[in-house]
Amino acid sequence: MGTALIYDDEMTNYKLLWVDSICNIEVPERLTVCYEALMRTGLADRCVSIPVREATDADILLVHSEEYLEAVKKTPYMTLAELMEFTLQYGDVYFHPNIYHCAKLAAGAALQLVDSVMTGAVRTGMALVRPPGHHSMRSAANGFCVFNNVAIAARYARQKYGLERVLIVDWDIHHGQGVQYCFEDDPSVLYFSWHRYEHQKFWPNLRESDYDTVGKEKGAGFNINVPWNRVGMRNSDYLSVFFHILLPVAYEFCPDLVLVCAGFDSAIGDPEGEMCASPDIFAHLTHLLMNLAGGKLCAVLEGGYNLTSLPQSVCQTVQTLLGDPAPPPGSLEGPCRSALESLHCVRSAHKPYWSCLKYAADLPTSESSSKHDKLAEETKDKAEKETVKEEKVWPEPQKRVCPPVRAALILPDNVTCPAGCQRFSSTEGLDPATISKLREKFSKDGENNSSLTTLPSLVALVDKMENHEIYSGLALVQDVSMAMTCTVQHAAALFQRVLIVCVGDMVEQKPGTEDGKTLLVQFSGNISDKPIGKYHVPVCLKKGCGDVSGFMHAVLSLLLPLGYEYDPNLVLLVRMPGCGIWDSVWQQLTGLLQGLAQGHTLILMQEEEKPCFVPTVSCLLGNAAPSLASLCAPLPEDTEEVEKLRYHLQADWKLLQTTAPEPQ
Ligand code: X5A
Ligand code: ZN
Repeated sequence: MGTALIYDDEMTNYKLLWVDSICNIEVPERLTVCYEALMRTGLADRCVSIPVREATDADILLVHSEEYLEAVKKTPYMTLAELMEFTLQYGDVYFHPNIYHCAKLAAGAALQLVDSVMTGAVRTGMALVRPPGHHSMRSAANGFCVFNNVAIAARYARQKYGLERVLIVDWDIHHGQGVQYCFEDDPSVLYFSWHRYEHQKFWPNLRESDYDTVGKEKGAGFNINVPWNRVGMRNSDYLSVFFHILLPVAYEFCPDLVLVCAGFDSAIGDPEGEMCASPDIFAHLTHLLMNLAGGKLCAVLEGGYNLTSLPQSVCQTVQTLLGDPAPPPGSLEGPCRSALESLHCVRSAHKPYWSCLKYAADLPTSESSSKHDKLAEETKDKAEKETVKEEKVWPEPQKRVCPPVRAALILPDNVTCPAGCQRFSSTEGLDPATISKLREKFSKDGENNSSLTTLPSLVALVDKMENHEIYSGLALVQDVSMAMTCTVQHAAALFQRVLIVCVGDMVEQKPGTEDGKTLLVQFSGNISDKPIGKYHVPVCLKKGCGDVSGFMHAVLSLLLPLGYEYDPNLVLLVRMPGCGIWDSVWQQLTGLLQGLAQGHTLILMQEEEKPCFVPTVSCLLGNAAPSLASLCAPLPEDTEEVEKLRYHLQADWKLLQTTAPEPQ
């Protein structure tokens, strides 16, 4: 448990000493504004503060050449003229007499973070560092970077802790070509990067930053580039790539550790990225990665040059690492056409390597349609260039609500309440009329008296969630179907939107409504008698919920996009008895769904399912789900079912799209 924060003032002690209009955005204030924001919001105090250290020569040599290291070692003794001269051999970078010291601290900070996470001192953490790292190469500084902090950390983690698989997620808006070169032929490190590309017109203008560079030899398939060919990408575009590329592949890869090249020049207001994603989105990107690798996630700062959006984004990331529920994703309009084209290209390029992409659409064989589009783009780009860049404004992220009670449990008397939770049996605040109405309504079968007693508590619990007094809840009940019907009725009256996720077969009629107040997604082994509709999504899986790959695929590329676009105020997660889901998969589902509805998840389980109730509660408390074994290919029938549903529903739910519509 716990989140590390690694920071040292010393890394602010270097700066650009001459005039250079490219490098002048990389300023010491980048770091101070982030740290001050973390202090001001109280987030820093909630973290475990870990000291930096200098990376040793041996650490640096894990990635860089001896010649390069020796050359950088001389920079502290150079005159200004010599520094300028030295700088000239590299691209878009500057040196300073103290940068070598800072670069050793930056790499060392990443290693301290890996050590704290791998020894279990903390579960996750963030290192705030300068200089950044992902552009630097074996023998070259580049793009404000001197040593490749994250690449060094990945090799170090593999070596020192014997890790087999490390995932690097690079959400900085530039391509971390240094990281790509380092691991191109290495299947043990999966490198994912999205980056502003504009058909190679954007820095560093490399052919090999495009989607078709997938890695070489044994490493083929382990390098994923998502080029952004337009500026102005939004939250929907980023999330689409997570749902339809990164997450399915990452779950199939099954990393032992996740490293994030956490650059925030991908946020709105950044002069480099010129994108429009809000700082809040980093809460979701972080959350979506936090159930991989048993939650072992290390975020290391890379870029980010807008001194307002940078600290906001850093705070969102750290607050999520601390376990606070993410803010509402807001209304997502779906990915733009250019993002869909990128998505389509990446998925088809990686089809041969990942079974989750096996059924991805091929690219059109004729280049004509894409050429047509490129032409249109170029004309539009020219028009855009002539308009003056406007200063972007955006609202400050809302304070994230943190109700006093994290998880409230409704339990039979003979079950003890796990630490950190509150036993909930109160019906206080409920008027007696409501209680007797409930009894009347649900006692038609008469005898089942004891199951009726939990219903009023459930209703009271839902009320308290609506009041933000309680985040999440779990009830072990005698009759799940009855509890579900009752809860849905009450919740639909109270909340604008309720997402009902039902795992297993339902005995009675389906709950839910067609007016949008509820969205029902049901996973089962049986074909539904009710047809597919915008708000009724039956997912029929071959082995019910027993096939891990098929089920996870459906969760990542169907349920999550639906859930995010629907943006519920409450998630009701129902586990039908005998549904056959594996405990670890159930925990993943529980963890992932908490990114929705500001963590307002209510879980209903049958009393007999006691053995898995403690692990479920652990997920509600913000602990990571255990890692799944690396996933084999889902059953073709299951993939087909998910594809069929996505196809049916994508007119209503734009986040399900993975290809651009044909140009007319
Ligand atoms: C780490 C980072 C950007 C370099 C931009 C050079 N570097 N034009 O964001
Ligand atoms: Zn960057």
